[in-house]
Amino acid sequence: MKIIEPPAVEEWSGILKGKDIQSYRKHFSDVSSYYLNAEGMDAETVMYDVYSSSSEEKADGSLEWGLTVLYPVSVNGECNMTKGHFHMDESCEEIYIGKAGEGLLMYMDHTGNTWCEKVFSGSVHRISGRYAHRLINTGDEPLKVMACWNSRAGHNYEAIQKQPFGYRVMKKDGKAEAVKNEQL
Ligand code: M6P
Ligand code: ZN
Repeated sequence: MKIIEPPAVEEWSGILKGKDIQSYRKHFSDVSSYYLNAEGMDAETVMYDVYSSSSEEKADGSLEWGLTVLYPVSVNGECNMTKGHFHMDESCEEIYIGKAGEGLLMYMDHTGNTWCEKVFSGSVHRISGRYAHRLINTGDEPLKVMACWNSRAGHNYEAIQKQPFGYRVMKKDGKAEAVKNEQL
């Protein structure tokens, strides 16, 4: 029997290394339209990195996984967040596992009903394929979350643009608070 290295290893720096790992970086210019007030923000600000690995097989049961690293950036008081998405195939669930930092996992159903779960190192989340989901960093450190989903899930960003999340998370006097999205 041979014992070999795992396909990917997370390093203390927050970077995931291994073969077949893709990554992309979102700057403020990629996500500015999601925020209440983009005024004065530097377009080049690094908002989040996503590392991912997909199965070579792409069969019905294939899985993909990823690591999101969301930096502690304030956008005129609003906490840094991922774009968020519904799944193209709403029968596909997703698992999130908190690795570091502090934040919220925001959900929204198709009627606009919005709620959150707390995210922290060790928190485990089962996301129904019927709910939109977004990560929000409410802490002062990078929020790191591992994710695993079915290759068929797909990202439906258009649905989120048509029906944005019902709440925004703002930080006031060091405390995160949810405020109703008045632009709806
Ligand atoms: C997680 C997974 C990915 C997703 C990423 C960033 O790693 O859910 O599928 O792409 O977060 O989220 P978003 O695409 O909504 O910006
Ligand atoms: Zn998803």
